[in-house]
Amino acid sequence: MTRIILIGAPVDSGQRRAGCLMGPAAYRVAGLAREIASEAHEVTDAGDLAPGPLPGVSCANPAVDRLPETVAWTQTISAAVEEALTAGGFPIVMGGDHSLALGSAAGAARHALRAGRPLFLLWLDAHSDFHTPLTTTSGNLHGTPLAYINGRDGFDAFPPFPAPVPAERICMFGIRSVDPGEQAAMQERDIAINDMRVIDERGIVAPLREFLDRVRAGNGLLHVSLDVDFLDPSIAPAVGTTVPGGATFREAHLVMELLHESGLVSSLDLVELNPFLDDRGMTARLMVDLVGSLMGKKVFDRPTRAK
Ligand code: 4U7
Ligand code: MN
Ligand code: MN
Ligand code: MN
Repeated sequence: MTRIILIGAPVDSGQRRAGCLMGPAAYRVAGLAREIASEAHEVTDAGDLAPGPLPGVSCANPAVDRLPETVAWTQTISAAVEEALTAGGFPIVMGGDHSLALGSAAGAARHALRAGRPLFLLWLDAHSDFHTPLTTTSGNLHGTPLAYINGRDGFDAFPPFPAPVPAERICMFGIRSVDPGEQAAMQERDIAINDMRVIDERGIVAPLREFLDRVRAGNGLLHVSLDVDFLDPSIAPAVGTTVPGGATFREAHLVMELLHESGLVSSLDLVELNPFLDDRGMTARLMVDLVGSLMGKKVFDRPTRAK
């Protein structure tokens, strides 16, 4: 049994389409805590966080939107995630747009540093989110967290990332939209990029097992960041940045089932859900279902197999 701590992070400053701030409420309505409890885990809902006072920060790139808000959120979320992990819990951050991962991953990294263990990152997303505040053309900071986590330059306004995660410990799945500014930086690094082409050719199991084997061999902690747009928009319409050709229902569940079996995941983000764009709650429900699989829900519990 795991002690799950739900952390509401109604972050809406990382992109320009309002609505992600309703995410935590939608997860509660869709029964996230109930779903987790039904897999015999202990669940605590820590309520919603609020950002601290806005710092006086600025950026050379005039396109960047709501930098002070995003820095304030980063500090608050980082502290909450670190605290949950230090208390022996498994934090699930209910977003909120993906800029919240600037904070959640920083909190996980600080905890890993204290524990003397390497942090690994699994990025489930249509996008690579590898922009820096200096390279983003949209100015939307939800497109930057993985660059911060990897220690790229350009994040002077943010607290320095504790123990940046090297490329070899980062794995992306579902990628199908990469901007030129991201492409160049990614090509210079040895990140496992399982874009949709790789998934079409190899399936999702083999590349995921390879990564999980590396996490296990390194005695690592594993932070998983699940962006709604990882999923195909036909099954998950409640997202501002839809890209066709995403993960299917079964591919997504299979990822979660393998993650459960691995026993390696230590923290999770649920990001980019925009309930205002949803179709009768189908996306919120699917996200809750996927967390159920991560928590151990199975169609058939084979008696011979170890739990
Ligand atoms: B998400 C984008 F231009 N790359 O920078 C950008 F395509 O958290 C999208 O993955 C970023 O949803 C998407 O604005 C961020 C765009
Ligand atoms: Mn994202
Ligand atoms: Mn995305
Ligand atoms: Mn969804």
